[in-house]
Amino acid sequence: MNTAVEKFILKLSEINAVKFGKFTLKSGIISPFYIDLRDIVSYPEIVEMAVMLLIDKIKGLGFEVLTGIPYTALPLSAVISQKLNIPLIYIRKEEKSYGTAKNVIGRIAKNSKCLVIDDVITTGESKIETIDQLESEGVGVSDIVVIVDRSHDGAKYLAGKGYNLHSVVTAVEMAEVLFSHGKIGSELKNEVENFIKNMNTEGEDKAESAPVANKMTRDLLETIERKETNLVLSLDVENQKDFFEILDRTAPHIAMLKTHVDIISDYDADFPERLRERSEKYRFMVLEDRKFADIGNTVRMQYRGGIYKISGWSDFVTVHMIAGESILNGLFDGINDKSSFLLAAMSSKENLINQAYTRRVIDIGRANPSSVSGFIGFGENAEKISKLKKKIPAGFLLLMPGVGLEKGGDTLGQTYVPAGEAVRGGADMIIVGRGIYKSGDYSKNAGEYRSAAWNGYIDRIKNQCK
Ligand code: S5P
Repeated sequence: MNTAVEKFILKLSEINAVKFGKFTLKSGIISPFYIDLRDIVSYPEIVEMAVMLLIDKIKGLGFEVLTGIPYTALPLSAVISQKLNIPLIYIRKEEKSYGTAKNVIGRIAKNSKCLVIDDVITTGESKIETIDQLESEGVGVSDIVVIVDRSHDGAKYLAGKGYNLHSVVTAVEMAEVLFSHGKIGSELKNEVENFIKNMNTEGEDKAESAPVANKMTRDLLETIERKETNLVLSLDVENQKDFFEILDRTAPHIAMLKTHVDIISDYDADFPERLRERSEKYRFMVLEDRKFADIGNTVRMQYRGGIYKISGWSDFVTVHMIAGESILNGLFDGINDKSSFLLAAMSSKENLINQAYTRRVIDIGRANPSSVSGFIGFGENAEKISKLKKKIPAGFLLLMPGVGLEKGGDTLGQTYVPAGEAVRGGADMIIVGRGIYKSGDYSKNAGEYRSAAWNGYIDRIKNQCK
């Protein structure tokens, strides 16, 4: 153990920042020790020690701005900002609901990388909340540094979400130092060690409860494997003649057809049967992109009734979670051979979805594995897609729209990312509309998207195996 760290631990013990007894943590767990660094702000000598130890840990990490999570880490981060001459930003603790709805204080250059500083990590969950807020304001985060790591495996939990954790000292190391200086007995030291060893972090619980894919997801995965394609055709044309003509040319290349049935002006009762013939012949599944968003009772009627009776012919539907989890009950209560994709992130410019919303949607999906097969998501580049993908639990698929053969967009706010990049970044399937149905040669174009996406997929699998 580094002597500076040892001295620091003893100082913390002197000011009673480490307490032993029975303490209820935020999560409700009873802990045999408690680390409370709030008061160190009144001990300039200890602040200096903490700051120097933190600076030592962050040497060599690339970041252009730093932030301290209020309150404890905020004054420390201000000192570090001064010492390193690196700008500071911070997050308002209470959400601001008036004036400019800006919750991050300070000047942030778009896409700047920010180091997050905090006093203690217990589960990692609150770090993620902070990162969500930063990311939704365009600030990138890859590293977090804390003074004390008192978690069971917070570093692993954060790494799973794409962030590196650095810590000055662990709670077990603290207990060892205090024991070796006669400040605590061996019993207490062992109690701390055992407590941390057996602690179930929130992150861990979530990983353990990763569900097995539902039957509809398995059917879709089987189709992808068998046909060797992860292409979803978004056939947004306005009449049945064009619809079935383009479908007949492109169906051999696709694993799933995405419809916007309410665009088809001559929709009639024969449509579902004509569609079924093709889906059986060419073996693709059907996703009606209805983007349900209302209360449970209304979506139930929209899904099962009306002109289109979507539940009769579509394997999957898309759902916005804005109305809350009950929308899934409204849609799927009593139905077990259908499933959904939830809108977790969108491809349109300046849409209102932020990181916190995305995470909530993913949490709802995770809690409803029997009616959710995955998420519709978008990232502007491979790095952003990969970040999103890391948030999605095993057993759920990420479908990405806003895909072209090259980078670009349309005049109405759509953004396009190249197909290969989307899949290399982590998209399990790509959704392509105009790139195929507006092209002269539908079949050739569908084939091109298919190979770009499939090659990207194979590349990703190969890299994962390395
Ligand atoms: O964020 C989204 C979500 C969806 S489902 N962005 C999208 O573009 N979509 C849908 O994907 C959109 O409604 C359209 O049907 C398709 C993309 O079409 P394209 O012609 O731009 O490829």
